[in-house]
Amino acid sequence: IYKWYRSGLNRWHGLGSTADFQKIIQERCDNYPQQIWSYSRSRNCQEIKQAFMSAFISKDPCKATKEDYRRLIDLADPTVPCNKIVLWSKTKELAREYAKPRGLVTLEDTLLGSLADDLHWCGEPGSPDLNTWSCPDWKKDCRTNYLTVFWEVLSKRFAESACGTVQVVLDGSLENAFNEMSIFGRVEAPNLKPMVTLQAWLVHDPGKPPRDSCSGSSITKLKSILSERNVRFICRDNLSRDEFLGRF
Ligand code: N1C
Repeated sequence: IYKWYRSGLNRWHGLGSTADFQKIIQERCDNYPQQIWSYSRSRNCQEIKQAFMSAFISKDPCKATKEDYRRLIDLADPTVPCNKIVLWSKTKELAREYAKPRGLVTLEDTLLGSLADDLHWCGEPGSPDLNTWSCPDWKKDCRTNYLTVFWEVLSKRFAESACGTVQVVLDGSLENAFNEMSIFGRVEAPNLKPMVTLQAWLVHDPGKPPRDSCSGSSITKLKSILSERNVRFICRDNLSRDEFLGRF
């Protein structure tokens, strides 16, 4: 029985594909606001949806490659003006709250980021359907799953395209505000262009003391990754949420 169970649609350890995945993608695309950073070659949502689906449908959910997403990315490559990009790690909601009223841009504000935000998806070899039972988990099943590769490809493009000052919001309540294994740590920071300035904000949760600081070992590691690439670094720590968001 165990063998049957593990060979079926239930065999992965991550959440299954989001119900109505295709419909959600289509709706989000149709309703996506036409703003300055949303320029993309195609505004054809039908085409974008098809490129998204064909990236992973019928394929082994543990064998995702960058190439699988190439067509999709090419259809909707964003161009964000200098000084407007906000990156984050473990602080998505806070970063978005900071970015929005300031006219700054997180990856979820770009077309492809907004389509995929909070969704899960994977297929099954030989099947035209999404697997709604389970999808591979990064740790327990495989790193080269379609969700992880998607965010890696998109995040790399986003970081590479950044110019001027880029901001990153980090969780100062964690022991290691900078984590080399996170997407920010392994994909974005190492792909910033020389001459860019990275401004880091270490923000701690309400009611929690700060545990990491600009002089701690995790940030020192970030500094060394950046200095090898000639990226300038500015760091502010010991900020409460309210201070950071400009509410005192
Ligand atoms: O691994 P992380 O954070 O450091 O990734 C965050 C980093 C941001 O700066 C974004 O630009 O990478 C980008 N990014 C997303 O925009 C994004 N939206 C949703 C990376 N991952 C994203 N997700 C999902 O959250 C995705 O499933 C990924 O694995 C998590 C990463 O969250 P994290 O560990 O807090």
